[in-house]
Amino acid sequence: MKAFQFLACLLFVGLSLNAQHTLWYKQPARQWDEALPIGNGKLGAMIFGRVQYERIQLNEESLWTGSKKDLNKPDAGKYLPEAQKLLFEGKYKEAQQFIEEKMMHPGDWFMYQTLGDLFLKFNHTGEVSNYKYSLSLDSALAHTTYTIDNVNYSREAFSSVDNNCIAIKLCASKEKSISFSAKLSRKKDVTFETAPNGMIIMKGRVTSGDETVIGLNHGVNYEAQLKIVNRGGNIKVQGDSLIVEGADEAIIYIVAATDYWKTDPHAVCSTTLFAAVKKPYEQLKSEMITAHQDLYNRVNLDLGTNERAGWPTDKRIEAFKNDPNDPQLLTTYFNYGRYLLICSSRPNDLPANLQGIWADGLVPPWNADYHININIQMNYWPAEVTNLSECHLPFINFIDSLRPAGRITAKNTYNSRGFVAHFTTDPWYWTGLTGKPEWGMWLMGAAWSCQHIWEHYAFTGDKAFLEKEYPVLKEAALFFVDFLVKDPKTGYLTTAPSTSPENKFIAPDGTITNICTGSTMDMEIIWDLFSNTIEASKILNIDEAFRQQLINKKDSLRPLKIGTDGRLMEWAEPFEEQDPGHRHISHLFGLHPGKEISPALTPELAAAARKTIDFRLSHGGGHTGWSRAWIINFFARLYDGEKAYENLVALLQKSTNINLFDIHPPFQIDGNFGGTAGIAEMLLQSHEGFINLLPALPKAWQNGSVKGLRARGGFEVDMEWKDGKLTSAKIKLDNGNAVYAAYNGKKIMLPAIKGKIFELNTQLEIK
Ligand code: FUC
Repeated sequence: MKAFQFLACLLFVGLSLNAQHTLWYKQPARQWDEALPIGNGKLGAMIFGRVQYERIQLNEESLWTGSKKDLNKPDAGKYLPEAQKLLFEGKYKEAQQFIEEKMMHPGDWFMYQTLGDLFLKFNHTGEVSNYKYSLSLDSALAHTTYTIDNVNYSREAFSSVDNNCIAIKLCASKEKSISFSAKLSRKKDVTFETAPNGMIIMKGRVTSGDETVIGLNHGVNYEAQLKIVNRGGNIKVQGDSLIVEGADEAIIYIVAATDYWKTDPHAVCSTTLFAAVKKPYEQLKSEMITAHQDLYNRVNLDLGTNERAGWPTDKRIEAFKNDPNDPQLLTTYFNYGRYLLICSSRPNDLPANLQGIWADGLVPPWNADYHININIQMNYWPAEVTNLSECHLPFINFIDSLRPAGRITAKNTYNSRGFVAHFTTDPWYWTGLTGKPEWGMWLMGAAWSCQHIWEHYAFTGDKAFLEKEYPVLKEAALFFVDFLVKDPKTGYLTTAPSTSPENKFIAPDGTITNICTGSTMDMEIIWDLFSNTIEASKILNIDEAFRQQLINKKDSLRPLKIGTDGRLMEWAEPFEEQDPGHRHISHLFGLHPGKEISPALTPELAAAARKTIDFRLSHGGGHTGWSRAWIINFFARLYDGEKAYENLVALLQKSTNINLFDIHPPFQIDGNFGGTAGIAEMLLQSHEGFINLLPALPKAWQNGSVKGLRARGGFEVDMEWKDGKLTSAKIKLDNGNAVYAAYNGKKIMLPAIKGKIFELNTQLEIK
């Protein structure tokens, strides 16, 4: 290979050395959750960077076991009145047993599985030097480079958006140096075919990875096709492998499809592969970079830097554990969160699951499904504020798709109209009341998810979108119009049965159970859903009678209560919690992501919320990545930059792998997204009806800037600060709405001028 060709190959490695946009290492990944992810929303891969025996683990987002199933217990609704009676009589244990037995389906869990692995075996013999393994967040390229016997080798990998394929290019600085064997692999449900034209086909129909527990659960038919295009040298077939010998350069293309979307995987793979291979590699690559940067480049954060900027990422994570003075690592973490959302949730895809799209093996943790009792919602917290509104849409479409099943569950189990969903679901869109009461008996999944419809509108001001999605909000609210019941003791409207996700309480008779009436979280989510639906119907000027009904019901909801110890009560009664450091801090939904509690509007509740977090933290709270990430957002909403920062530091110190993946443990992507949202929330808030600039800036971020954050009402915000003080802010009125901007106790009204950019100085005066 000619020197200039190899240099071209390396150009992007050199260009991407801007540290805040790069993850890099001097050694390959030791295990799966240290590998580097690439993805186009549908097709993902984890690159290990190994010199001799490279592993590239592959995922396709629709590769699921199972199929559409009715997970409702027949006639469950018949038992609802008796269950409610027991609960209102305070017979919690009896009620819990009764509900489990009469109303809950045992469940049948389906799984998101790996597509398989690509193994590349090289015949390198000499010593390796100049090794480097990296992921460029701004160009979405993974690289592995090294030198052996004076020959420089480079591998470049990306997931093409336009052509839905993974491309891996192997080059060397000396001709005829590229020799390797390539093999696809999968543990189960697979057949392979190889062809002398440099192709491998892998296909099958997936089944459960653990049939002893769950049965076969036949799932989708899938196919993957791999093709190697070589320049120089030759390719031959040996068993299931392709052998490349003495090539100057080789490009590996991988495509994959399932019949989830009711298309033929073979036909889709063949057409997709043909189109990808036909396109010049450089074009494939530059189109991918453009598609990625269209989203990624919208925001730019600078929190300062220091000497660690030149260090490999793993060394920075290690050093951060003892001394967190590495603000640029936090910038990289923020950038990575946006990168991961772009790579796992593009319009027309399935939403990002518990692991985005990256999952190894046949039985991933929690099936890598769609837990909607916080996890998937958290995935989307950064979507609007960090200017990735389009990436939010897969989740919004998903909520819509839950409706048909959700209506059946509403009727079958709760004798109610509208639609309902519980703590988890998957791309088969089941909604039934399933599993064990401690986690299963929670019926707010759809209601909480609907907040995302409202937020998408709130940020974009897109009325056509609101009009299209209003029926979803309405149906979610309608469920509660029917389901809410009068508490015979207080006369307030409440929910029964109810739980505070996954936490147990100690009832007055000493029994420890989960199911209660009217948990605080239920009340807050319904308040939120009703408020948003009321507002939406006003904006659209429709549904006046329904709106009035919601207003009346909202006024009768059981109010939030503060306990004698000053904490916000988690349940309607002053029960003690069994686990005082529980990871779900559900009763603070109203503080974040809700808007019912805020220091400006409800100072007493905000003070009670603070006591609640302090208590949880002092009892070991925040021990999972996502729980810690939530706490960052809570403190940001309480305008407490120091505490938000302290918890952000803890997130990186205790719950972050060297590839910056969030760990529960194990890997769970929600903490990455929650942490990213938390950083944005520290810099900008808009849920209180005005734009709050730098509401929770910690001392550690003395100087910095951010460009491109979004605020509710259709605003784009850039800010710079010095010595801990805002020096300038630019606010663009995309929709031309008038708005108050606030900083440090001052407020200024920005008049309604569409497209106008207001520049404010440190005194908040218009420049
Ligand atoms: C929720 C949490 C668990 C875990 C699971 C995927 O149920 O309680 O901690 O994150 O989702």
